[in-house]
Amino acid sequence: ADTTDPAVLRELIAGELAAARERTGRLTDCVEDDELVAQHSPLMSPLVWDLAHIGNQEELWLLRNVGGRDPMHPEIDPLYDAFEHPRAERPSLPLLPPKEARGYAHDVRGRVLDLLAASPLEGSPLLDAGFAFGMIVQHEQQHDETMLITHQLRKGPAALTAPAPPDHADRLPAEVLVPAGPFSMGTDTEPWALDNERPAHRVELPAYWLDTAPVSNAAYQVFIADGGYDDPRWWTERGWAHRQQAGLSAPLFWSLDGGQWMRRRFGTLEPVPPREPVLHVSWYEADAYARWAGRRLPTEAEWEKAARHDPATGRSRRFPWGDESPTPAHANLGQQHLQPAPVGSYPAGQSPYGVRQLIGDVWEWTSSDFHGYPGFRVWPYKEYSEVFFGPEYKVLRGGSFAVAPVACRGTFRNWDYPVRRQIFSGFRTARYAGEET
Ligand code: AVJ
Ligand code: FE
Repeated sequence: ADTTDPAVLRELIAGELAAARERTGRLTDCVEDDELVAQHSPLMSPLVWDLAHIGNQEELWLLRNVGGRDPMHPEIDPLYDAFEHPRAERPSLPLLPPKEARGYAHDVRGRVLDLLAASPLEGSPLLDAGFAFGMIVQHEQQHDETMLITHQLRKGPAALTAPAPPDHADRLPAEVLVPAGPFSMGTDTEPWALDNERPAHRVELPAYWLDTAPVSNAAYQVFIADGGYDDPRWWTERGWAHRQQAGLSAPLFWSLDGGQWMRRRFGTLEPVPPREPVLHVSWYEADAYARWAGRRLPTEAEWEKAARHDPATGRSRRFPWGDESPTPAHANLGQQHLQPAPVGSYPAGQSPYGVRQLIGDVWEWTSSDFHGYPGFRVWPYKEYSEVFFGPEYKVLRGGSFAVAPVACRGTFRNWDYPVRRQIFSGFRTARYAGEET
């Protein structure tokens, strides 16, 4: 699509807005009102909070900041400001009830579509390439992933179903060599990239080996069976303290049934599928597994070089497979499936080095703390990224099956506390070239 043509860009934005709202509807229409207002875990907001927060952010950025309109309901703004009220506190707030929350998001959207039809898509940094619209589309899709996490935490029978992902896994070498050399990390050209993905900058890396695919449940079970959870040698000091205090012994949602590991997944209990990437592990568990295996987590630069660098041209791609937007043949994205695909799947999505499943399936923990790149500038608000910079947060890369294509690319960065594992998190491991395994 020629997005320099404003009519084409408008149509693309309208389509993405509609797709995000359709998904929000699927996540909130499949349960009764009492489940929308309930808090299913202290880690998560009630679904009805996410719903109105989506509408409120859209009103703030598009109707007020871009369109110059007055607030529709200024009294509700503080309720939906994520920094005013931590998640644990949200169910006790006088939130809009489900019908009103839906109505508010719907009213905002109607006005946004009018604004989109009338607005130029250039002439100011917020408007250029439709950036503010793109940011809001990504925001809604990110909250849709958050709501899917709430669904996974929810008790009771399944409210959502989806077909299993295609099983076209190949048997592959366990790891690939990425030779030493520079590459271009981050972006100056991706129109809807968020501030923490910018600017593009050159990074020089020594040679390393990287797992061809994410670590599987089968491999992770060997770590468990080998006493990995009981051996402080594999854990950082903080990781071991957390493992003791939280009583960790397996990934979240796993349970033992007469010697068989089972996992709860969106309301169903099933045997842990050995070939699937391990899911719902904390950074501490991923890091301990890597050390037990005689390896380490990759840095985010190593992850991105493996995902984007094209050794034939020396340039960085948007995605491992090239510059084209993801299709279902490339990656498991967009909540098309409610689980990752077997390790070694998605041959069409592999990178020039032959690395698989970098995009989609599971978020991948890296060893890196979340920081701004050299030359980082807040854009357009410091609460998106900058307030989280520092050693408290670890970076995750690649996106899960719950990430929408529009909110995913080779430069995209996610972050969370190293204890978190209700998120759709897995990992792969690395080692410096020349080291013994
Ligand atoms: C980038 C996924 C960490 O969900 O906390 C949503 C995205 N920012 N609303 C989050 C976000 C503001 C953010 N993550
Ligand atoms: Fe938000």
